[in-house]
Amino acid sequence: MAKSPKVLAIVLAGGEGTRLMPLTRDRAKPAVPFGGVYRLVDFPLSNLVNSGYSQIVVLTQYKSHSLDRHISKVWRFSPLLDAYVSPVPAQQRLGKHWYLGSADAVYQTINIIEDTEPDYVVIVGADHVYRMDFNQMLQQHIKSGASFTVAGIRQPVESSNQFGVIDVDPNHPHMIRGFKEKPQATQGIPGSPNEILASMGNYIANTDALFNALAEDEKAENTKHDMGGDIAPYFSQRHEAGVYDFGENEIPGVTEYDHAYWRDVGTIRQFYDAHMDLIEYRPPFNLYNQDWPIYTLSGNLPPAKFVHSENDRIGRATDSIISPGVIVSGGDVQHSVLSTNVRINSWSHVVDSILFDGVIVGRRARVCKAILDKNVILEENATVGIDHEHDLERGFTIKDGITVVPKRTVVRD
Ligand code: ADQ
Ligand code: ADP
Repeated sequence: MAKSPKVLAIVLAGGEGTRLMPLTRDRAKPAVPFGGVYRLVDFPLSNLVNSGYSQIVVLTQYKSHSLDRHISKVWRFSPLLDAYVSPVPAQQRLGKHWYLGSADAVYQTINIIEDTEPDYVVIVGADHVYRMDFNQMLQQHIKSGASFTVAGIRQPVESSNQFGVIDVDPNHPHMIRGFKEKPQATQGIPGSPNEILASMGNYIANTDALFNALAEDEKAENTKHDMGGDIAPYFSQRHEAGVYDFGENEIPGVTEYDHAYWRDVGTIRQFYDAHMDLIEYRPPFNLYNQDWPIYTLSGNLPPAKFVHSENDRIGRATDSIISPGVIVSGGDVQHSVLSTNVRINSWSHVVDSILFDGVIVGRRARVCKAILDKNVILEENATVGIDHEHDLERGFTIKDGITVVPKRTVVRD
């Protein structure tokens, strides 16, 4: 049997996530909690581990404290792995600047790549919720003969300014003819004019070719040192870029209704909607698929508990995801995601909301269509998301009708 190729995986986890404020006020976007017990970075890391890769570096930059702690706690010495996940902070190795763009971040870790001597480098973002088998992408990369392969997914044509747009070569359907980063307008796919093939921000490169591209980019003028803006076009101009169509793949345990799920959770609306997807009767993203598990560790927590004490004290949760350590005591939770250690007290109501770790909802308090960050406390009778003017007066953020309350806020009646 042929020796399997050596792969080093790089997770780009330096994103600032300004559109997710205030959730990214104190933490990098990949460290933002998701789905009750996870952080966003757990999704790409689980995908890499499930793909069979165990040498992984995570490039961090802004507000990386919470991210580093999470990676150390869950991944670095994890029993899940026989190798390593190392967080690598901005290096300033090659001059007195932090990473300029994502390509510069990779360039500054060239010494790590050299030490590892991989045949291929898999480079992935850390901002999306999805399941993907990078090994399938690698097989196609090898077969196509490309030096660099970009993963693509169909998206509405009017969203072209948010994505790298891939123009597939009609004569070689696995090769890219052109790549434009976030064009204001573009044409749709031939035969499907309302869709573009968008880059998912996931790449596979032959190590040598990547070194050459990064070295040239580092010297070039007129570059933002960006993987999507500069490196992908570099390869497509040389006719060396391949494309892997994510929608064509199959992942173990993924069924027809949750096939090819990939969500950018870069805005409050998208973040909220992706949570609501998890709650669906037939979730388009199924956390309970153990054939391709999403890993995390949330500590040694007791099971969730529901206390239904007297006649008028309903202690229940319906259409909801409830994490370990939660106690719902005499309060009513509907269509919500509760993270670890949340407390729901008597006569309170929580509807259509996302509560992060350690939130306390006091007696008779009400929460509607809101995201409450870690350790927010609602005192007795307090409300969030009921009166938007009142929410704004108290300095909460409202985006698309969703009220967001920052970490550790005490909300009074
Ligand atoms: P964006 O997400 O807008 O588009 P970028 O801001 O470079 O591109 O972020 C890509 C990834 O790199 C994110 O995971 C981010 O956290 C990380 N990152 C950014 N700067 C970094 C740095 N200096 N150091 C470390 N990590 C950094 C990209 C592609 C598009 C593609 C979309 C898909 O450029 O072509 O369509 O992703 O969402
Ligand atoms: P955030 O507000 O993003 O949760 P934290 O730094 O509090 O920021 O938490 C980040 C990660 O660090 C989480 O995985 C959390 O469980 C873990 N963590 C928090 N406090 C500690 C601690 N004292 N020691 C080790 N890990 C911790």
